[in-house]
Amino acid sequence: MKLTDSLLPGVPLVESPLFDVEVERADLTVKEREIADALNRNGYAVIDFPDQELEVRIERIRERLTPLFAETGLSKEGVFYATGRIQDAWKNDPDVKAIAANSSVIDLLSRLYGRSAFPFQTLNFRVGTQQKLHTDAVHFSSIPPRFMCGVWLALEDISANAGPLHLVPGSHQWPLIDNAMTGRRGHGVAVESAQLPYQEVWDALIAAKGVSTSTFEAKKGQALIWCASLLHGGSPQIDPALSRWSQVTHYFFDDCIYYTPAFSDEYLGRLQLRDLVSVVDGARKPNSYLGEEIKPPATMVPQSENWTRKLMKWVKAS
Ligand SMILES: O=C(O)CCC(=O)C(=O)O
Ligand SMILES: [Fe+2]
Repeated sequence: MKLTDSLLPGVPLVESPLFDVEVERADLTVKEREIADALNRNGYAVIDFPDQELEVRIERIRERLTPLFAETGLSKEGVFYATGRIQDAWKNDPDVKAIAANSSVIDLLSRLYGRSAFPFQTLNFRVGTQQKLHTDAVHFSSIPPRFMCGVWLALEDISANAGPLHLVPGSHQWPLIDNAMTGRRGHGVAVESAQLPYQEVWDALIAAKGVSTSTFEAKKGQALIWCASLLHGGSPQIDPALSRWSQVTHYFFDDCIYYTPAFSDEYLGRLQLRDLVSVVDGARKPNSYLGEEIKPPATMVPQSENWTRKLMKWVKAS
């Protein structure tokens, strides 16, 4: 579907209030329609990862990354090693990159969202993260909002005791929480974790709504797409001896402003802009609004300068 076919091109197709009408005009197969319906209804959808070489890639990734989980800090290529996670291994691992840049996944996401998708970040895990339920939209968001998603891929069969991914179905329809709503300033403020100021709100929302989580006991090669504001996290790891190999790729979509809401005050025009490249070809992805490139004024510090400093501080503190 072309952008101009939609009455609301500034809303992802799968999150559109006009979804039922607009999905009919989208160029989707029966299977893809099921994925679109699941994303619209639940905020996530499970797919079989479309890669003939996946088995061998997984084998190579696990072999190469195993010793690297002992590292900490930022490599000169820009790979960031922290306890239990490797961020942006695509920069020096061809198989991590091939998974992130899989063209069938990019095409699928582009049709589901109504704009061209591009991967901008990878995360590799060897064990469960036990991360509290959170939305990614406080870390990475877009203007217009919701043009971001994650694809989580199981690099082994994941048992209930290994701390599988869990999610709150339907929570993508809850309001996007921003700094204005929580009554705090974000721009230029130093916090240890972008998630911290919001965690209390999410926990309270989950308790107030009385919702339960759904757990993804994935088979190797299964992947889960989640919407920008879906609450998700790592469930408790019951057996500490178990691994939980997985790769997450985060995607944005073309012609958006890409920024970090946790460190922004949107209504004052103070955005912590991101300075992105596509994982596919390393091409710069300029911040863009209705086709116009947006250059940051002096008050908007691009993420790359500030972020490295924050990351290094965080590594030292942890
Ligand atoms: O794998 C997990 O447990 C959660 C990962 C996650 O939250 C993310 O990559 O955004
Ligand atoms: Fe996340």
